[in-house]
Amino acid sequence: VKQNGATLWFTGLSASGKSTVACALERKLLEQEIQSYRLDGDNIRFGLNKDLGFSEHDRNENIRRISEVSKLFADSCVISLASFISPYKKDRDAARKLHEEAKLPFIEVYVDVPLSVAEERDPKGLYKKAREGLIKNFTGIDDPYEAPENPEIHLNTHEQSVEQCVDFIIAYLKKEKIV
Ligand code: GGZ
Repeated sequence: VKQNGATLWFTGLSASGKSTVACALERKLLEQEIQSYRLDGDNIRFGLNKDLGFSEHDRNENIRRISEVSKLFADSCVISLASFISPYKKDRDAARKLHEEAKLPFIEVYVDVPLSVAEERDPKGLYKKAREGLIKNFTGIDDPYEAPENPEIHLNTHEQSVEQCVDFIIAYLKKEKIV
C-alpha cells in the first residue's frame, strides 16, 4: 500500500456543507488514486448507530463509536472522512486522543457557516420544523454547538466555493505529507 491513513473530522451545523465538501474531496482524492471512505449519518445512523437519537448522551455515544470506526479505517491506510455535527468539544477531543494514542493523524475540519445561512439553506426543512417546535433539541436552535477553538482547518462555506474548500484541504494534506 502506497498511502498512509488519517482521519479528517468534519464538524459543523446541519446544512453547513460537511457532507458536500467531504464528497467532493473523496472524488478529488480518487482521481489521484488515493483511497478514502466517507462516514456520515446516512451510513452510520441507519446501521451501527440506529439505536441512538439526539439527546446529549446519545450524541456522545454516536461520536464515541464513530471515532473508533474512523480510527480503524485510518489504521488500514485509508483516509477516513467523518462528517457529523459532533457538537461537543469533549467528544471531538476524545476522538483526537484516540487517534494520537494510535499515532494516526487526526485533522479537525471546522465547516463554519453562520446559523442564518444554514437556516436559509435548510435542504431538508429541518430548521423550519425545529422553529415550529416539531423537532426538539435541534442543534443551533434549542441544542448547543460548541465551535472548535483550534481546528487544523477552518472552512467558511458561506464565502468559499466547494472547490476552494477541497483545494485548501488537499494543500494541507500535502503540506503535512499525508498524501
Ligand atoms: C441535529 C438532527 C436532529 C437534531 C435529526 N439535531 O442535515 P442533516 O439532518 O442531514 O444532518 C443532521 C443529522 C445530524 O446527525 P449527526 O450524527 O451528525 O449528529 S451528532 O453529531 O450531533 O450526533 C440532521 C439530522 O441528523 N437531525 N434530528 N435534533 N440534527
